Amino acid sequence: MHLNIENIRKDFPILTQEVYGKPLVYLDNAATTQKPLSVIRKIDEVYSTINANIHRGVHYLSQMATESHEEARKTVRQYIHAASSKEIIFTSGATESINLVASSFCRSQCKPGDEIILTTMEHHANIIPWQIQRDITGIELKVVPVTETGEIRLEDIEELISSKTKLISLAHVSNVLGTINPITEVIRLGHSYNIPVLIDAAQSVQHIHLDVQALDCDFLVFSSHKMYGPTGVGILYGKENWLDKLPPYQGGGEMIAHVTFAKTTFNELPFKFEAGTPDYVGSTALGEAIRYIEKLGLDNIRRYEEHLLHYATEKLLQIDGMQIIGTSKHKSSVISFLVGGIHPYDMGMLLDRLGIAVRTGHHCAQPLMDALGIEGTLRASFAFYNTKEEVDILVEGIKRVAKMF
Ligand code: 7TS
Repeated sequence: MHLNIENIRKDFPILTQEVYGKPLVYLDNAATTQKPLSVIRKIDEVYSTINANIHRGVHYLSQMATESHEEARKTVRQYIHAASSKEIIFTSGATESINLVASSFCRSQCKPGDEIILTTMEHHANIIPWQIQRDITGIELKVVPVTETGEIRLEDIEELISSKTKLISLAHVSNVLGTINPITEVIRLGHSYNIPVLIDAAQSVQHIHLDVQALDCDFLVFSSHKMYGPTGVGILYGKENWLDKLPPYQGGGEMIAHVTFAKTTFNELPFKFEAGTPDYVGSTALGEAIRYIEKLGLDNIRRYEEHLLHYATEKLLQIDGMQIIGTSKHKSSVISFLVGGIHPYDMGMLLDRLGIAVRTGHHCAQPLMDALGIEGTLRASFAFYNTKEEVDILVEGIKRVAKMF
């Protein structure tokens, strides 16, 4: 099936806007995606019809809201093909999901000197939580290098594995380079040494079909807002036997079985990890976003975005002084680039005046920037609602700006 982009764009009210008198060209989808009307309306509908705190009330609205939240959990379960809804934990985002695992895992599974393997291309969200634990529990971080093309090599990971390695945590797709990492092979490698693997799917879950059972990953995290859902909601998938083993992350209402001042026993999965009132409005709207993605079909989305990626890469490379950062054979629809000696920030500001939204800077990946020997990049990241015409506007915009320097 071919996607009808013109019709799809009508589902996203924000895209019809002009900024500075120019049609908006939104190419910052790796930071956050825009929301279809069905998601926006779902938020309105929950507040207008069933709003009540969940799990605690016997009354009608509370039951409806609880059902809505738990239905969303099932929708997420089915989207990533988890074995059980108990393995789906609602968090506030990919960042909180990683903090949860880092805290609960290191506290219960690690002793001083134990090692966690990360890669150089990680987002700060997959670096700092481990550093915080390093300072608390005395673990050490081992970092896989990136090659010139922006890839990681399995042999480099294997070289870092030791009897002290407790976990490997890496991005499926780099938010800077667009590289699609060979996670199936990394998971297999980790498991051959009995090491669990966490996949940061923040940049892949909206582009690539994920099957956590086929992948056999131990943990997988992502954010709703990067997959056409609302902000403030994220997912932690964990294998049931891992989640059973790990202690709670936060304490509060809902995550308990019985509380006395002397001792507290904890609720069963998934509630053990969901302290306090969860964002049942956000979770319900995430369920709606997943239905929207599934209506289009992830395979169709992938095919179209690959087409856009190739078109944009080819066109950008025709610009004088263009340097694309991240040239892996396996890439998602993210292109980082530099043009001549022009500072990314200056170029980004001027493109903005032409109505073109791209991201500039280090993209929360400073260690990667250091490894590449650069301060930052410009980044265009595409979603299924972007068009070749928008790529052409970007290319013409860059040429126009470059002439000014
Ligand atoms: N992991 C990756 C690979 C990411 O790209 C991001 C956010 C996160 C984790 C954190 O997600 P959050 O929703 O919890 O903030 N990436 C970006 C970006 O590239 N530009 O803005 C946010």
